[in-house]
Amino acid sequence: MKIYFAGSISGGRGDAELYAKIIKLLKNYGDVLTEHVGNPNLTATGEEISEEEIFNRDASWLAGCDVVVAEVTQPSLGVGFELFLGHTLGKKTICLFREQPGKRLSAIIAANKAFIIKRYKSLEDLPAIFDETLKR
Ligand code: 6K6
Repeated sequence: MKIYFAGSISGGRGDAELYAKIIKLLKNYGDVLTEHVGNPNLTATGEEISEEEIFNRDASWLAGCDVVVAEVTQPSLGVGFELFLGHTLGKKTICLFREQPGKRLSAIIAANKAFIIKRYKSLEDLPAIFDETLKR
């Protein structure tokens, strides 16, 4: 199974370490195409390749993946766009939202019946969520 993991980059890297741990868990279920999203050395200003190359590469990985897993707690324009693109391509899409006081998931994501929305409290909750949503 090819997994496209989406997480905030330009939107803020506060959850980058969490993304790395989620990617490690996801590797138990398939190949994660976007391992760089969890790289703590990848800053909000990005990779050393051009924006066009990043877009073309990410769009082609999205088109070729079996499932999109997005950590949506840190709002990100790019993740929102990837969710829309995955949606138009008919990809199974799981959105992970970490419950925290004062934070709310955008209604435009939360109310989209095409997405599997999973609210969680900590990393420990995720294996059960992935067993339920990713095991064939
Ligand atoms: C380049 C220029 C500015 O920021 C960059 C970052 N480089 C990126 N490298 C790889 N993937 C990226 C990059 N920027 C965004 N993405 C994709 O969009 C990733 O797949 C993330 O899931 C998502 C993050 O979007 P933003 O809006 O938070 O950057």
